[in-house]
Amino acid sequence: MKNITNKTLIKSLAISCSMLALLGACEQKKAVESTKPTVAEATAFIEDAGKQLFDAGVHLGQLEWVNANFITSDTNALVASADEEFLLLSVSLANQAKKYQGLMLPADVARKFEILKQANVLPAPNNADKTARLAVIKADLNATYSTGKVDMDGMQKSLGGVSDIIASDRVPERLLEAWDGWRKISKPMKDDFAEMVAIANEGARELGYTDVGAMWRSGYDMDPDDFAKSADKLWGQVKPLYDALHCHVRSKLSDHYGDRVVGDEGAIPAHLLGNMWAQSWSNIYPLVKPEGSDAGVDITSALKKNDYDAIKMVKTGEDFFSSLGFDPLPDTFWDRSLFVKPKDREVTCHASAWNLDNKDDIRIKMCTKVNEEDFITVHHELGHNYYQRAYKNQNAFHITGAHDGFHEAIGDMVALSITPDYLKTIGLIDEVPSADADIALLMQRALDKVAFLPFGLMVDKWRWQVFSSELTPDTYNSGWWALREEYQGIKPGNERPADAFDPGAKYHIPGNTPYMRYFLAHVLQFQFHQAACQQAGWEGPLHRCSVYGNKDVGARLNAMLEMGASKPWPDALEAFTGTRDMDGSAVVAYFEPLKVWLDEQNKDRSCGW
Ligand code: X8Z
Ligand code: ZN
Repeated sequence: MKNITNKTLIKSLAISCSMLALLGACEQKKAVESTKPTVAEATAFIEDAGKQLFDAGVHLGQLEWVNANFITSDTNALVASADEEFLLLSVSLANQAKKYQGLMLPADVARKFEILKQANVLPAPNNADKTARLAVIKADLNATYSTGKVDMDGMQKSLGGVSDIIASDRVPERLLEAWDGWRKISKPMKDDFAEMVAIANEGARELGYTDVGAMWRSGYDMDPDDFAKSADKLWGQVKPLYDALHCHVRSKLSDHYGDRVVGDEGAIPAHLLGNMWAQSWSNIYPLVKPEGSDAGVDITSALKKNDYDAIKMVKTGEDFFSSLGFDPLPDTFWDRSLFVKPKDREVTCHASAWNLDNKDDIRIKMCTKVNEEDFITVHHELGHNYYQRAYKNQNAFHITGAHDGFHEAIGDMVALSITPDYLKTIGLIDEVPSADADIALLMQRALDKVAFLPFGLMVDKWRWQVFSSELTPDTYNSGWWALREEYQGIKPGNERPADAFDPGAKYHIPGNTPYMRYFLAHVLQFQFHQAACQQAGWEGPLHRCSVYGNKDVGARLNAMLEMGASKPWPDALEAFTGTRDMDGSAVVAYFEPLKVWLDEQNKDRSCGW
């Protein structure tokens, strides 16, 4: 090995010291020598740091759970103070870790030191007042988002209420009112957000990163600049598909709403796409569906017709994982999860999955509605829970996904197996549509998965620009819309007020959840699905493949999940798919028949924006 161990270094110092002793200059040198840490000390330090963070993380998680399930000024204060403690601990550990810098450590130990630096999504600087302030701002932003209300129709509507309007109303003025109304809740966030960015950047610099964005890009076992390039490369692979979908959807919306509301050229107004953030367009399927081909499956109607409620939706998700060979969910999951929006208190409705003790205390928290979107989200959240339980025996630093995109992709991969055949098997539909309905099925999927891709990419492109100061509070909003237009080809529904802070109207901005993970997951889930179908010996089109009931696929999936973050992510990817690279070609292969159809539809249209 070319490792220069500590031992060797000390020995060489000892020789020179004995020579220096003759000159009477040895005592100082000896002091330096004795403080020089060893590899064994570094290893003991990092293991102990892992244990401390594990325990502190469990405590913080409990308070976060209580706060998210019962938002009051008191629980906000409690969560802020636990967060402050956690920040102080992790900053202190990161500072202590600095004395081991420069040691030639074994790769797995060095990797744990890198993971230690990433203990917080937003790191605090070594300053007690700023740490406390950071924790308070985080709690406040979260609460502002989660308790936001819109005055509409003579009442105070929560996000769920205005989202229902965006999903199903077809009167442009009402869509705009709901869309604009929700963006009023984020205006007051801007100053706090800017202050939070400044504090966290200071923390990131103390850890040796240029800014928080660079820190986030460093979480992928590769050079941070190369990571940014590889995300762009993935986007390049799938962009032609997105462009074709955009062109068709714009044309159909123009037919429906008329030129006055949406033209045949340029960006699409964001309030017309069926989703509050225009990130998934499934809700406008009836407006853009392929004419002349058989209909797909209306999962929302099927759920309602069969009297599904939130619990039955989650049980159905659990059954899918059981069919792959995973153990059932523990009783505590059913006792402690939140499945429906409570009437009597404020909660964070944005769906999430938790592991409260890093062992078996897994739970979800969702304000579940009985519809297709939430049926898919149930599988998404359960994917997190099964992953968490699979890696629970790993070292404290490895109790997480291979990278964050893996974590977001597992449940989605399973949900790609929700095919008509599967729905018939579980009795949700009576008839499987014929092959003539394939374009319709693919269109339904594309409106969700393909429409999402540029949104998944641009959210953190924006945050990277914020953290690097390329954008300043004055340009936060215009910079957001520049990226929305560039990547998604959408534009705001009205002229944005000077004090608008539209990014804050998306949960992950006030919630400080990095977003590139979802872009990666939207690529990875198709790679996983393709690999799983290959393992199952499937030879038909990918969108008709379901691995429901396949225990071999389940065992191979579990092997990847159990690894957690113990190895660099390409090792985990290889364990399940046989390849070491993220690759958009599975997305392209999955939607290939739709792409051919879209190109035909678009041939006399002028596409692009
Ligand atoms: O936030 C989520 C999950 C929880 S990790 C519900 N998603 C992103 C979003 O809602 O914006 C899943 C898809 C993208
Ligand atoms: Zn998720």
